[in-house]
Amino acid sequence: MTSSHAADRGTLLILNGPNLNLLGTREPEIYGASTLADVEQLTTAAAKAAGFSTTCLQSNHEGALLDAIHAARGTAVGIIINAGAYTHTSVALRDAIAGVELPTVEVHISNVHKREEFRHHSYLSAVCNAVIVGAGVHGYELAVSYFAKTLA
Ligand code: DHK
Repeated sequence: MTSSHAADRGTLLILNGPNLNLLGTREPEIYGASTLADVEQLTTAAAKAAGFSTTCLQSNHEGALLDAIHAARGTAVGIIINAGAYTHTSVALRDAIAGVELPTVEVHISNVHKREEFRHHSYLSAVCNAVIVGAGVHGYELAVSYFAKTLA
């Protein structure tokens, strides 16, 4: 986990789920050339420019993602989550997001709606404030922009 503490509008939790540690080498025709480190850096830079700090976590383990969402209550002002394949399977992540009552933006690098049918349904979308798909890694910056506009 990495943190940056340059600002005072509060902390955004940037959560990436399974296989997103492989960004840069994983199916680049779908996910592009940026690495996870690039994504965390660009998101943190956008957050900093808008007055937020970030806590970035990637995990391949559902429980670790749940623990991070729970820990965000009281420590973060919002969550940006790309839950990877857990998006399409995890009622537990959905319940965690609903449970902590923090504004949350769901991001997918690829346009999941242009892909296999099993990627068309997200358990998370109904409990998220906004959903950004298909904008590539720029989607994370758009999510920061959402918080910049909507949070006090
Ligand atoms: C990332 C994944 O790992 C997939 O399982 C999702 C998402 C799509 C993305 O586009 O960022 O289906």
